[in-house]
Amino acid sequence: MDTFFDPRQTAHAPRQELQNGAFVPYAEKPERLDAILSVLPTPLAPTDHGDGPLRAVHTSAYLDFLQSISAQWKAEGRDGDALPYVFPVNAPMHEDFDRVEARLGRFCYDMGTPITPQSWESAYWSAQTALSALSHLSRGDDEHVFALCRPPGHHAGASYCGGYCFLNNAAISAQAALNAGADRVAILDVDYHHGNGTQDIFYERADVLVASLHADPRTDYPFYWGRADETGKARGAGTTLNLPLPQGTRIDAYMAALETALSTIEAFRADTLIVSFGADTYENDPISHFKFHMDDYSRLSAAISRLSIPTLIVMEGGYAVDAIGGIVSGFLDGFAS
Ligand code: SP5
Ligand code: ZN
Repeated sequence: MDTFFDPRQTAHAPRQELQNGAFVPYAEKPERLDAILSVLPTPLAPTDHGDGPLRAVHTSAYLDFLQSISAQWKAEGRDGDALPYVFPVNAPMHEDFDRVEARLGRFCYDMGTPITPQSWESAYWSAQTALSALSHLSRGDDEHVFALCRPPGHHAGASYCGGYCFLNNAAISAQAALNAGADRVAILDVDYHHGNGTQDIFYERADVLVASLHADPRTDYPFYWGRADETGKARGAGTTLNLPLPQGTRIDAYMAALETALSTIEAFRADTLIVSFGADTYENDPISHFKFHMDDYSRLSAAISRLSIPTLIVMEGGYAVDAIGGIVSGFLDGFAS
């Protein structure tokens, strides 16, 4: 399977994030990519698809924010990485939230996603990696392709960042596939965390099915999204499927839930499948609580590949750097078997 990746994706390297009331080293670090690259054949370089596909998903106010906030942070005399500390929850909305703190609170939903001077460039090329992999898939030589995205994307909404995510690579690819002529796209999210950004972006859409297996939001980040009774709205009623699972979940219970997601995807008759793949279901992931073993990942992908739908695999989370190479190569190998 071919992999797409651009070295500019490694430039984004925040120093620390707020977790459990204290600053700790940033879990979503560039070394994750090095560890994955070391076990894969040489990746292909993405081509620049421009900002049109980004604008098809994200608002221009939000894209402007991502490109300018780091310079504003510096210009207003702040040191280090830009991070919000105040949020407009139940506050009146005004057009002149111009101060750096006000803008950060308006466009970020957590304090775990610092923004550096390099964040935009890395997020931009992460999205281009996904778009280039999608173009490769549409040429039809291969039924599967891997976009080694970083920063990840599934927590980013149309106008917000969070959860280490800035641009929603899976959503941008899904919309690009539709714009290139697909009638229906399915997104299957198997990261440990619920993909709240992806869900939000397509919540009222009938042409994109979003199916997600994740840790129950009653116990796990992102807490406010991902319950089973969130099933879509308006024209999108019935096109969101959430399968929350308890902490400690192992592969057998997971595979049972996966069958539900796969039969829903099959009934939806998608032209393209996008898999948001997180390696954070692994038993030794430092921030997660499922119990997957290294050799479980090829079972997962073998089941997905039985759908026989052209599939773009987009990298999301996974923070056990010493295991992530084995996890990703196991997952990719299962598609070939
Ligand atoms: C893409 C992705 O996987 N983003 C995840 C963002 C999670 N950020 C918050 C992590 C809080 C973890 N709490 C750790 C408790 C460990 N005992
Ligand atoms: Zn995750």
